[in-house]
Amino acid sequence: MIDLSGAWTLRSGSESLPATVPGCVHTDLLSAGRLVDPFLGENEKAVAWVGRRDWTYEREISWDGEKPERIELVFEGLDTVADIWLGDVKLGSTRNMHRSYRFDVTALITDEPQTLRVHFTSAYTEAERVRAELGERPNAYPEPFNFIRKMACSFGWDWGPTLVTSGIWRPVRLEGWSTARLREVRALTTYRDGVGLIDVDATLDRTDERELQVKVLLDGREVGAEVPGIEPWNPRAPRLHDIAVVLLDGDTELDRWERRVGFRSVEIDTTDGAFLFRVNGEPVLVKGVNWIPDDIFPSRMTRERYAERLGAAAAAGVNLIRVWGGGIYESRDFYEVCDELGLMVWQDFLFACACYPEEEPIRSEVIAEARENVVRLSSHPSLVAWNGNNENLWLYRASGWDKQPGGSLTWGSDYYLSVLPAIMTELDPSRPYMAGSPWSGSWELEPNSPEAGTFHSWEVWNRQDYLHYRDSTPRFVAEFGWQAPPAWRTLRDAVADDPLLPDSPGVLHHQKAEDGNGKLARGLAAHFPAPRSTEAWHYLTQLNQVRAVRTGIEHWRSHWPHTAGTILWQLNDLWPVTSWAAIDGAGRRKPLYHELRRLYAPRALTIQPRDGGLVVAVMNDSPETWTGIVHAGAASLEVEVEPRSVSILPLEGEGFLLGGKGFLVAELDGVRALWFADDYSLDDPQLTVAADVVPGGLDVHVHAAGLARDILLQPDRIHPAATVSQGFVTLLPGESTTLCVRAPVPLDAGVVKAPWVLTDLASVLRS
Ligand code: BMA
Repeated sequence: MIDLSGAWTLRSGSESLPATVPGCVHTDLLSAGRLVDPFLGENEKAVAWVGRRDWTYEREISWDGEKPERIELVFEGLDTVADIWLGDVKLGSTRNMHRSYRFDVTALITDEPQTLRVHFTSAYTEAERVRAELGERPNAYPEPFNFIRKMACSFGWDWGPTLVTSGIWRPVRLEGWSTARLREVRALTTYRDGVGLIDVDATLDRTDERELQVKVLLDGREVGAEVPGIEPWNPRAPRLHDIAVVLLDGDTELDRWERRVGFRSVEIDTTDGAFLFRVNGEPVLVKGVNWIPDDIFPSRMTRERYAERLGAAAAAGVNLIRVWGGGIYESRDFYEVCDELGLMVWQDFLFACACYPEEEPIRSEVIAEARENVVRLSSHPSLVAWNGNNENLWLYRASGWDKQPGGSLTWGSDYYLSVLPAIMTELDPSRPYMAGSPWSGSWELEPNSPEAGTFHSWEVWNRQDYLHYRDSTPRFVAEFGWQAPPAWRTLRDAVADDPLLPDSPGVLHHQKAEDGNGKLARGLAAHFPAPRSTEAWHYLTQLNQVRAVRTGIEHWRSHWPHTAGTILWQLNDLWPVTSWAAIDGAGRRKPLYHELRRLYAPRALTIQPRDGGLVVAVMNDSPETWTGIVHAGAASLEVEVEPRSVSILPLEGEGFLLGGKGFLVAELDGVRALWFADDYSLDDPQLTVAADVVPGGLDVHVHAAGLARDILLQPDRIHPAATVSQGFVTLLPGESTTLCVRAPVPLDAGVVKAPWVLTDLASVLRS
């Protein structure tokens, strides 16, 4: 094997610069100092030319020493429209970022260096050509991403910039082999009653038809189709085993495929409209987040970065990650990290928010990419479901696409309802497949019906206040969310506007949603007086994001198992932007991140309005019964909440319980819920703040003599790399808390007194 990663040359016209593979044109231009940073200000517009150009990557290759029977040039990923040449021989052409490619170069390669050239045609040229050939089709965005098999969101999204790139985005190498190799291994490992079931299918490439042997080893020992005495892989309680598939020619090992697998069964119970995951027979409350590509240039992703982001999700109590269909099939690292963390993965096939042509040249690319990725990801225990598309079955009618120009052409339904399910049945019957998200299971109900299947809750945010989350109890909420700006420092680093205003040009450029700032403003107006500064706007919009998401999750979770899960839109961002994300584009945690930890805790309490009164919902998503006495206002109520269930305790007489204080507290075992009659109060919280210098940072002790709602410490205002242990914290009169600030440099205790480092709701509204 010869790894061809590393130094290449990038050319366009007469220009030539050093390049790095894996990588892409934008990152190479950036390293060469030929491009302004597209994340800053409005530079995105200034770099748009890059995506319209053609580019060529080049390097010399040779094969020294003895030649095996076959030598192949392997590209794990090419983005996207490429002609590949070795010397003056054309090896082939590609047009799909989501596939890998292998070219036989045995007869061509020698020990004399020859130039390997990968010539990329602009993705726009290809997409516009296909569009002209097949006919324009409706699309939620004005770019032609539905006419090319390339990460859709590189063409821009309502949280992302338009940065259409080209390049060799995954590893490339020369591989030599003789007699035979493992071309593809499909390994399905499931679980039933203490027995691990192994279904391995290996296909070979060979130069010789003689008989060969394939062995399957589990933890080093040869096994058959059933392995007794297995502990299953469970969400957030993963158990992994080493599997190896070995190809032998007598005693000679020809090839070996190694992975870590886990044994588990998974199904989605859809009885009577339900959408309930069962893993190893047990119902699972889904506490999910939606995942978008973590970098607009995904070649920059590393295993460390996946581990950091996914580790943060797991630490917040998340048990499922939905890989959204406008992004990519992620790298092996992504799924391995999920396998290890016990995070379930729901993987969309890559279709989002548009009509997709079902004709050539798209059709065979879709089939090839689906087949390759279903097999590639088959061994990962984390992968629990495949989904046909994001929102296409819904929007076709709901957005009136069927009535728009091109609406009578093919639009992708054949992929979602017949091509992909047939591929799943053939290649991976071990996992559930759903045609789309949202989808109610058939055309009998509207695809986004709350009555059946998955639901995307977007009336709230786009048109309604967040209190409307409580109006319905969908069977499963696969998307919902509320925007807020990124951390202050992230915004300030990206936007040089002076003055910096919610609607100054740079800030608006980093807000991609239709009327996004209008929606933020209307969302605020429903709950607070108008903010008097950009800082106050920033604080209040972040608070509103937390309150909105809290309202949704607490309501839906209290209806478990009728509502069987929530998947927050969205965990992450791929540049500095105002968006629905919990972790911003610079990797900083928004207050929402900290709130998720509370909302997705195994044991949680919430006070909910129900049937004209208030109830306490005691939500026990742990494997043990939760017993104790709930203290709620003047009431003491004994509860015994079964594992994985919710108990609803009605409270009599709201006025009495609020006791004139304007709030109600419910508490069980140190877990508590608060209910306020009003959104805010202007009373002075009478805070005392004392910071202790400790190893690694500061411990900030906050005491409230009065009621202090939504105290927030913004660590990025102390140091760009500082973190804090909590988000918004409410203290009742007489209570204290400690906020742990950690930073890579020594901090002075005085920093907590600087403006906007530590504040609270009443102080913000009074300022
Ligand atoms: C849904 C998602 C995304 C989008 C989000 C916010 O439509 O599937 O396409 O970013 O809502 O509008």
